[in-house]
Amino acid sequence: MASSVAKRALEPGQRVTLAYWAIRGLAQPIRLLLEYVQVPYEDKLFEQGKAPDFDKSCWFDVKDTILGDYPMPNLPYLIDGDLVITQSNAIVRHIARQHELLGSTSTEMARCDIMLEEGMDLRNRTVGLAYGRAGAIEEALPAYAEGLRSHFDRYSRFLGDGPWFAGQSLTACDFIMFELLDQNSLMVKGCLDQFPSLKAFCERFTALPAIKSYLASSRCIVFPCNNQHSQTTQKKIC
Ligand SMILES: N[C@@H](CCC(=O)N[C@@H](CS)C(=O)NCC(=O)O)C(=O)O
Repeated sequence: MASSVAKRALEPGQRVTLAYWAIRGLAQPIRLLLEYVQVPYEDKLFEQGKAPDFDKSCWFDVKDTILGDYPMPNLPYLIDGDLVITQSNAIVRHIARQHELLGSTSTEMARCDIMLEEGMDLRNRTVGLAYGRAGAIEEALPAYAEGLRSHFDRYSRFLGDGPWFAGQSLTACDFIMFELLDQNSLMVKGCLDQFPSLKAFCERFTALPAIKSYLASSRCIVFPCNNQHSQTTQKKIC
């Protein structure tokens, strides 16, 4: 629960910067995490242009200068004091490490790592569908939904009695898993229906007070999950 989170001391007025496209995408679990640990942050948003050009110059014009001589600029990036971090899972681990959200036993730590990587594997499939060519999403959806059932079956067996994916402790992977389950249930209606334990996990996660208040706030991006040129955004699916 948020109240028992070990908070890292920030100087008054100090905040971290999280930068990403103005979408949920890879940044949403990071936003959820920052909200949960109550670290003040700037949610710096780069907005891709609409059709037909889908202009991304707001990022690519500044990509090689905005982070000084940092050699691997990308989105998302996090600036925490003097530290610049790219790679979404590195950012997630950095925040989680500072707030003891990587598991409290070696079993929980391993389980958290497993699900962080599982989450990235499924996400790559999910965005593969979302960014497919026009028309492909309808064609590919039945096979995708079938694959999803198999993933969810494994996840529900891994979760077991939970309450969290790592075990008794809420960890970083829960933020990733929630976002993936939520995005997929917007894309494939009813995909959680056969998996009551995954549904219960989502309900447990969204009942965390800091998460509940973030999801209800105007700070929270509800749509779109993917960038402007994706099929999911073009067709207003999610
Ligand atoms: N493996 C990287 C992937 C980062 C990535 O592909 N970012 C996309 C958005 S999801 C992007 O537009 N990056 C900007 C760029 O390539 O300069 C991560 O997990 O952060």
